[in-house]
Amino acid sequence: MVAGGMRGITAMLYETSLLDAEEGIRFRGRAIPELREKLPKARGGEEPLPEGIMWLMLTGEIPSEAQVRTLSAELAARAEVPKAVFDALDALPKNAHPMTQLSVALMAMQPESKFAKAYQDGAHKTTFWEHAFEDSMDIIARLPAVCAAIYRRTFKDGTLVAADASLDWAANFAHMMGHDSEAVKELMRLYMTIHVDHEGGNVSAHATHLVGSALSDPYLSLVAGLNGLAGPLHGLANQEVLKWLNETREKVGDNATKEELTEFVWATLKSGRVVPGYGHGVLRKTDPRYTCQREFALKHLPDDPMFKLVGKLFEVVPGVLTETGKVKNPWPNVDAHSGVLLQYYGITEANFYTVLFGASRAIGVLSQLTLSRGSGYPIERPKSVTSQWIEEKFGKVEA
Ligand code: CMX
Repeated sequence: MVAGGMRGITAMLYETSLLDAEEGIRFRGRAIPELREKLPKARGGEEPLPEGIMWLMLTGEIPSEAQVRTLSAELAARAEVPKAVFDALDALPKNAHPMTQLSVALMAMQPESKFAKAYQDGAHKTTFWEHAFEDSMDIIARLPAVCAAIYRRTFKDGTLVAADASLDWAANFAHMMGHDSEAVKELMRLYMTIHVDHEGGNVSAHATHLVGSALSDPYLSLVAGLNGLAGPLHGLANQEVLKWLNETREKVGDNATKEELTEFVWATLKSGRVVPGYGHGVLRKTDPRYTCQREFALKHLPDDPMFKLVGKLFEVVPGVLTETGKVKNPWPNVDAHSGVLLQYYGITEANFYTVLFGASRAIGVLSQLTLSRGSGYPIERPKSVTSQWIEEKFGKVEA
């Protein structure tokens, strides 16, 4: 286990969500289909508001519509981004990856940390959670404006779109990116709800939790998690999926047979790459987050050629991965589908996709960070051993 990426070691308390290998993620005991039905929606909308799942993760309760509207208004009231953020972004090379920009933008806000100030001022440890909560609210409130600024300076003409405080958090996010249709707003609500959390052991959640356990403030902790999310085996897989789908299309066209697709998937593996969007460290079934995005696509974009390609690949990739004899979960994960929905609505810039994932993930990991400070969890400090120690104890392990 220590040599295998700690897979299977139960080592953390993490309240906001729990992952079951067969059933997928449950947030405070509730699965995605139930949440899609029960969480409050925007007026006229059908998808849940991410503010609702944030409330659920923090309190364990499904909020009322009024509670969610209060939270939306509170976030809107805290949304102004300090000028230092834009100065820091302007100082970066034009080709800095959007995830690098997101890290730098959050670091530029860190001097405002209420947690760090309270600690320096001698705050009692029983109050830490309150300061962690204040920072978390400020960060989540500002993320739409920060991420939209990154989007518009990297992919558009750099002009910023003013916030619309009457909109919910996700709809305002789409609006500030410059995507104003109701359909995009609905997609953003769903997207931002389903990416929030995936229990504690994944790289972004664990890194945030670990760094936070040193009483690093929420800005420092979240950036640690986001830098992990920026890895291609974790969150960056969503960008890789769209690139790979485009590559597939270029190579085999829109009317490829199953045999041609199978050959293409094998060619990817033989070139020493992974098939992005497939596999998981814990899940052993199709990710319910994939399934709900598929349902959204069936409703809104059933004839999109990229959506059809995703469906066709679902028919061949699991067989190929199983045939390798080593992949433990041959089924699609959340990233296999998300890019196709975004590109359909004109958000075609794949390098931006992990920023969207990160904005959503921030809600989950910061909710847990607040709870962790409330519970007074100690600094995390597991034991490590050397390979020599293993050999002395258990003998030489043959590969
Ligand atoms: N394509 C090719 N090979 C894969 C694979 C995939 N999709 N999934 C697993 N494997 C390989 C592993 O690389 C490993 O090979 P080696 O023994 O040669 O190193 C072997 O199968 C066993 O791996 P595993 O135990 O099944 O999977 P892990 O828990 O080690 O890794 C994950 C999980 C997600 C990193 C892996 O499945 C992967 O690389 N998937 C593709 C990238 C991806 O979609 N990541 C996003 C995951 C969701 C998220 O975090 O957002």
